[in-house]
Amino acid sequence: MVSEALISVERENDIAWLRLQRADRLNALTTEMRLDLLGALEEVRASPPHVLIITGAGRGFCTGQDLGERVSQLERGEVPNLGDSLDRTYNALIRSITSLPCLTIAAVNGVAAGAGIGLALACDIVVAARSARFMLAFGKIGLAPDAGVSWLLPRRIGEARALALTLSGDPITADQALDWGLVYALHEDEALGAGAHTLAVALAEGSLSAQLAARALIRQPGRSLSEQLDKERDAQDGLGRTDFFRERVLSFARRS
Ligand code: T3D
Repeated sequence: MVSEALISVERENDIAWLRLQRADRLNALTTEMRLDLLGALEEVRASPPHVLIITGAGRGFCTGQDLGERVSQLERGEVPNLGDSLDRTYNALIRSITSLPCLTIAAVNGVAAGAGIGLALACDIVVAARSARFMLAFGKIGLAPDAGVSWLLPRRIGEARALALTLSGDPITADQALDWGLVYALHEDEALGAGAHTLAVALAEGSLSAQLAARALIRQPGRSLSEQLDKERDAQDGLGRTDFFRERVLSFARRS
């Protein structure tokens, strides 16, 4: 059973909210929390909503790895095995979020740093509070980007900006993130929940199979145009046979 203390999942019809609940540490991820998050995502997968909104409690979205865990290890004279940490938890988290059979929205309520940015970027759509900020904190502690950030970030904001942000560690504001395409929409802090909910409701009115097909087409890198045309054909061939398509096209014809 997932620990209520660190992760909460609330459902409301076709929409579910998954909230990181470690506000006093800006939702920095301990091992226990990452395992609970994996468990919560598996529960969502077993009974998927149409849209999952991932957000954080308090003034932080997620500041990535809990550095206190690493401090304790180093003070005990241990060498942290980061490869194992990524394999068992971070990579599993990013794979889990990106393969959920539902749409995902990250509602970034405050600072997102390190692997916290990976969690946000793993979602299909990122919306943010106006006071949110994004920090590629990896370099400051002598690490390279992980949690999918080295793949996901350049695809959203381009290679030049992604590299400059990674190397400098400079934080970017929510306004800049919007301007660069890292974020889809900004809301005043107190309106973020309502804004994310309104978007989720609109998405939940669409055809989930069409939306998941669109996601699979757009997220797949490395195909030639010709291969992509074949993939689009295959997706459309199936979607053109759905009741949703049939009903929507017929209702278009019946418009007064
Ligand atoms: O290890 C592995 O498995 C490999 C994976 C690595 C992936 C990563 O995520 S690496 C990146 C790790 N994250 C960071 O380096 C960010 C560290 N945090 C910060 O630099 C700052 O907290 C922020 C710039 C993000 C926010 O600053 P500010 O001034 O708004 O807040 P604050 O006062 O620093 O934070 C509030 C509290 O949260 C504070 O505790 P306190 O003093 O009130 O007792 C702070 O220590 C704690 N906190 C925030 N982030 C973390 C954290 N504690 C542990 N780990 C954190 N990541």
